[in-house]
Amino acid sequence: MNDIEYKDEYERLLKIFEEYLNSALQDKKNIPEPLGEAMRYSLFAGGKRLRPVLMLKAAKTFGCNLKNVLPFALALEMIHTYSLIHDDLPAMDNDVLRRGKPTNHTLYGEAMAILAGDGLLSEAFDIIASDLEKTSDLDLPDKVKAFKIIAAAAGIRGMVGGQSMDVYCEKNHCGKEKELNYIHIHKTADMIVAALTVGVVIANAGFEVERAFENYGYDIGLAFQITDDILDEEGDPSLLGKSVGKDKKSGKLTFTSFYSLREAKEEVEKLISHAQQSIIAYDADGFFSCFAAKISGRKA
Ligand code: GRG
Repeated sequence: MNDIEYKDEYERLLKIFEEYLNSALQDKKNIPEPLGEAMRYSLFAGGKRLRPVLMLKAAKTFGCNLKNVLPFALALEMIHTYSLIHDDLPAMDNDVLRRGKPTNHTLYGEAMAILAGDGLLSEAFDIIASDLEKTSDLDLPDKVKAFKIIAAAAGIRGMVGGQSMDVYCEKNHCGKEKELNYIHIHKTADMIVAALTVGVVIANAGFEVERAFENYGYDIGLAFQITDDILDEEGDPSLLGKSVGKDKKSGKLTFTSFYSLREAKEEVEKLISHAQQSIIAYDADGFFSCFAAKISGRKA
């Protein structure tokens, strides 16, 4: 797949997701303001929608009707959005810029930003539960499994667990490679793995495929996080849309706390080729291989 074909496919899937997102939000009435506005602000603040696109592509690869996965893609993006709002809060990373725009709490205040995150998280599970209510007995087991994958990836043994280790190690200036690995796997990779495995589970693609996409997801998730660590050291803030150099200053555990920038870049390349190998048998048009290759060159 060449660059243009990759971008076309990404745009196609993105459009399907955006249309679904817009129509789903039209139905969401009776949210008190400014809570609704704060939730919509971050949901439409220019995210790349990596997770929904990966989920849709994984499902499409195995012939699944995308209508079956869209509620799950929306729920995962809402959970991702909540995590970014909370990550930017003064009690966590204390960031004023995200995607080149003011962070949620700088516009709506800390209390409303916390509530906007809480609202997105609980709404995400409401969206999945409402979809399960409408699901036939035949498809229900796969969707319940998908529900569980998302809950686990987002929760205390997943993203929240990873973030808690990150916060703890930073505040206490402790942590070694074992903790760093835990942080990277759970804070970042779990949600990417969830996007892919939910797609193949709802497509009922089978255990072997699920394992292959899980391996691919962990490799690209780690590559994604190490790239983020590299960019925090040498990225251009005007291209990234956020501040740089903060992680090192605040004593955050990052890959570059233990390895040189050269070693970090080599590790990213290794992870990317390993990821590509994992799914080569299922990547007929080469989309997943291109996606992995783009990680080291991504801008934000
Ligand atoms: C607050 C529970 C809680 C968790 C926060 C996601 C997260 C956990 C922290 C973000 C820290 C960070 C910058 C990690 C690097 C990888 C990452 C998740 C980047 C942001 O994801 P993108 O690039 O974001 O998909 P967009 O802006 O495109 O939506």
